Amino acid sequence: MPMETVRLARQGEIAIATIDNPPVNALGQALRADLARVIAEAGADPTLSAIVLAAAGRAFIAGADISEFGKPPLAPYLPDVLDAIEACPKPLVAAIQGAALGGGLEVALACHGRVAAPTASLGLPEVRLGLIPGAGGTQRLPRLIGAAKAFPLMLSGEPVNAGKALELGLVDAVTGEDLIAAAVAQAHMLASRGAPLRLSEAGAKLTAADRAAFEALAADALKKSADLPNVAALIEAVRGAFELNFAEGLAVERALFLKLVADPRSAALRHVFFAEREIARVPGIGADVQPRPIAKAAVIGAGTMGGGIAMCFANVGIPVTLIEQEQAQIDNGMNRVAAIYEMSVTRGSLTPEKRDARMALITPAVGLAAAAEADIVIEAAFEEMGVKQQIFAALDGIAKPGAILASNTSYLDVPTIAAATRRPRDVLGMHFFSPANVMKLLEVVRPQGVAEDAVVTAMALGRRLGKVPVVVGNGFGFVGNRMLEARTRATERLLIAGALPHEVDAALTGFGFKMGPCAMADLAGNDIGWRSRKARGKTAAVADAICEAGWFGQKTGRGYFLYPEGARSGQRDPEVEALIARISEEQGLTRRSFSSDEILSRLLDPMVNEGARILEEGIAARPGDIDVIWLNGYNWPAWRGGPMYWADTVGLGAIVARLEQQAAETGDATLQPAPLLRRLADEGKGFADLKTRSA
Ligand code: T1G
Repeated sequence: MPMETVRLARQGEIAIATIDNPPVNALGQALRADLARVIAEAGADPTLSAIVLAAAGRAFIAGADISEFGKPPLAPYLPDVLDAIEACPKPLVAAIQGAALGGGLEVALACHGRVAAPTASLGLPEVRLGLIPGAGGTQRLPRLIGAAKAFPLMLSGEPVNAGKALELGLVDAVTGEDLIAAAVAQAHMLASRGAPLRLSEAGAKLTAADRAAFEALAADALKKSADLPNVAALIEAVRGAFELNFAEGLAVERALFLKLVADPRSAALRHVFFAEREIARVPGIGADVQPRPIAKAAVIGAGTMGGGIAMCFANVGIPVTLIEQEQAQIDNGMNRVAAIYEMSVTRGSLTPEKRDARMALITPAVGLAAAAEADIVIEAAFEEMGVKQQIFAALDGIAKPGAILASNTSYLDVPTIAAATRRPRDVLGMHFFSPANVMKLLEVVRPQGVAEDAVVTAMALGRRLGKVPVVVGNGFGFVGNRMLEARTRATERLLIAGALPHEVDAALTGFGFKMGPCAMADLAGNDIGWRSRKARGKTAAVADAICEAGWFGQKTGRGYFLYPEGARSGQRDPEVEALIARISEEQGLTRRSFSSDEILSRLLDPMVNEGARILEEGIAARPGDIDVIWLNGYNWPAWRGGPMYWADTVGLGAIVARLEQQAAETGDATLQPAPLLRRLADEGKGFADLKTRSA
């Protein structure tokens, strides 16, 4: 007998229906059926005068069950359950604790009253899944608070807290006391009034002025998001609240919603939703392994990365000591941090009080001894193995027992760094992405032999810092930069074979990236890649030639592109294009043109191939982990799902064929399809068919 997902109790003439569908009361088919049954029973019970709808656990209702989307719909359908709630002859009061999101908020809107606990957060985040509210939200919410307030909530998908919800009129009351008692009192009050107020019958908020305000917001929204179909759909649905009766408005909303659910962009965003939750599960480490307490941190190196990492701690209230070798260096570092905070204050995104509080949490220091009290020490020094080994050897004698020693290295061998200490079980990599105080991605590098609780501590700390932490195995470039290098090699091949920088970049920006590889190199500084290649004895004809000319990118006014004073983006540089043509000639290549599609596949296929090798080697545990890394560290467009998800949508067989053709054409063995990629293709499978592997 399946567990009941709604328990019914009573307090006198008030029924208390408590939803209990762990972990977050998602509205799966069983819950919908139980909810419909309980509401019908209580509604027909002559001894009851009202109903309180409460929920167990940390969330009220997390929304529709996203895992059901894309599958044949199962009755009872949510809109019908909500219609039954609203049509109930007895008033229903929602008692909201925790998250009431998407369908969860729509359930509350179908109720006749709403009481919230201070922990409540209410929102309609469907747009984040490429959707729109699909169970009456676009019709009931404008009727409750007006379209001019409702539309921005649905457009942003951002939840509001209990206080804001009360201010907006989303809830009738917020109580820090007994939520159920408050809801029962509200239920009694509504019962005493007779027929419950149904939002489907309300329309007072939908005034001409509200319509005008909504239309202005809608016009602005359309300008900003022309490439996402759900914004236009949301506008059409909300407009229906003004122009149609409730039933017609619901029908329009439903049709638009169902069309969006079938859109591949929504399917990709739903993949991202689950992939970003899957990363919390570190294969081979049980959920019982507890993180070590982190109360104090230390960061070694006050350069751009070190300063940014120190800010990450200060931003969440963790005291951090920022350490350099000399006073002048630490002064520079602190000035850089202060300047960044000052910019936020100028922009209005940070109050002066918060700036001061955060600066006060960063203690500048000279010498490693200042790291003695830290629970975690993150090294962000010069990217040179000898420097890092020296620092870790010294830290070994300074850091307290049990302190986590992490390197922010972006591609060096973490076990070699750990070997400089007598505590390798406490040493791992925490690879932040620049700017560290902004970029979400954190690669937690897990070398063989590191303690499980050290890994769990780094993951928990990453989440606490507001990062998206992904465990990766040790290996050159770990996951993100290793695949980026594959794309960089592909860019070189394309430029020498006949494509030009603006064509290569346009192929990627047309795919949905904010920036193409050439513009990105110009932004980061072409000399960074140049130095790394020289350190590893590697060459790249075009990239090296551009650096030898001193064209390091934006910072020198020219790189792959020209950046005239004040120009917002790069312009084609005839000298660079002539240089590239000369290199093609020197290599005896006859240049040819490439279509945008061909450029795109020649850039992305080698990345997918490298991703397959990364999975084979266990450097990443799951294909979704690789997707999460590229979404949060390199601006892969979320509505494309990530490189491995994209590969599945293309079909691995097609990718294998293109790679084989390129390998034959160029003689580049790295383009030979990885065994895992070939096996999946031969079996007619995708990366999604892979099971978890241990990192
Ligand atoms: N459906 C299915 N599973 C869900 C889920 C959902 N809506 N929400 C969470 N889960 C799973 C999640 O995958 C994880 O599983 C576990 O629950 C804990 O989640 C009709 C169409 C509520 C703020 O977009 O924002 O309603 O990994 O780790 O950090 O108009 O979950 O443990 O196996 O995130 O405490 C709209 C999505 C849906 C909200 C809790 N709703 N959820 O955060 O836990 S569309 C959303 C969240 C919709 C209607 C439309 C968060 C949370 P596992 P978690 P958390």
